[in-house]
Amino acid sequence: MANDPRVEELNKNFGIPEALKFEGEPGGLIRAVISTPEAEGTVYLQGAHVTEWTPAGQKPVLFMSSKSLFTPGKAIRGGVPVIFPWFGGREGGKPGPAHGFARSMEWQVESTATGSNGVTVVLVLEPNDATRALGFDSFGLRFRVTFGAALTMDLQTHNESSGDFIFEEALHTYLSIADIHQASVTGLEGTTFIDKTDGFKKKAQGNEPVTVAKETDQVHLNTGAECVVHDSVWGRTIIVDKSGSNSTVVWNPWVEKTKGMSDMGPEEWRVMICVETANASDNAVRLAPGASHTLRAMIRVE
Ligand code: TA6
Repeated sequence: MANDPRVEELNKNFGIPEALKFEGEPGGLIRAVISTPEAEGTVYLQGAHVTEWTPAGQKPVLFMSSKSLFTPGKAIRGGVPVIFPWFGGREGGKPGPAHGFARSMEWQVESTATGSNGVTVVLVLEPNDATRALGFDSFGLRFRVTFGAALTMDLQTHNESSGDFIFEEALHTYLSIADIHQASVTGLEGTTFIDKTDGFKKKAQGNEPVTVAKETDQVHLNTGAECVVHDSVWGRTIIVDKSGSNSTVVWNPWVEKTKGMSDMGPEEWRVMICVETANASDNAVRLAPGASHTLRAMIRVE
């Protein structure tokens, strides 16, 4: 909404003329919109959720569902959900939303800047009543995203407790492709993965690329490798490089699972694939008191 006082304050304090402006939406969400000669981008304060990154001369790189909600407290379907402090369902059946609380909470803007790599937005999330009710009161999260010829995202976790902090995390990146039937992912050859579509069995990825011809939900473990999505229809490759990450998740819901998702168009499984930069399952992070850890994804198109 044009006259939301929060938006006016944000633009006064963090807006960048000719590069970054904050906008309010009728549903109450606030987004930062980046527009420069190098790239277009959008990140919501809710969830520190990047929903668009389009480098100059390219088609949009991130998939966004046409049916996504943009409602306070509801996860946005597409872009890059920030997953923390657990991946998937919470362990032991403890209460809490799928994929943790970070993606459905409102983060605060810490800073904005322009630099040689593009426009950077830094958002932070501190403990609040809702996180404390879930048992999380001694963490600090900082998300730093730079929109330029490349998209760089850092999720920094700080352990403010007096004991070890064990958590899972992911930058759950939805990528836009022409046709899932004519796409593949290289970089995961020879890894072991958890097949969430087959009883969470551990399986070996052979020396062939990952391709998708059914519901696919694979947590590849103990891999720091760069992954490349090969889109033979659009003739482009999307490189997902990373650091601070030992897991890579590949997901496509395929036909039936998509039918059960009210925030996905029935045919949208055809034009997306998730390649997620994570630390999940066996690769959960154990952070000593006072320590910090940074998960980084660097995405570019060739
Ligand atoms: O990363 C893949 C996955 O864990 C799938 O199992 C599926 O649940 C997907 O995430 C989306 O989860 P969401 O809670 O956003 O519907």
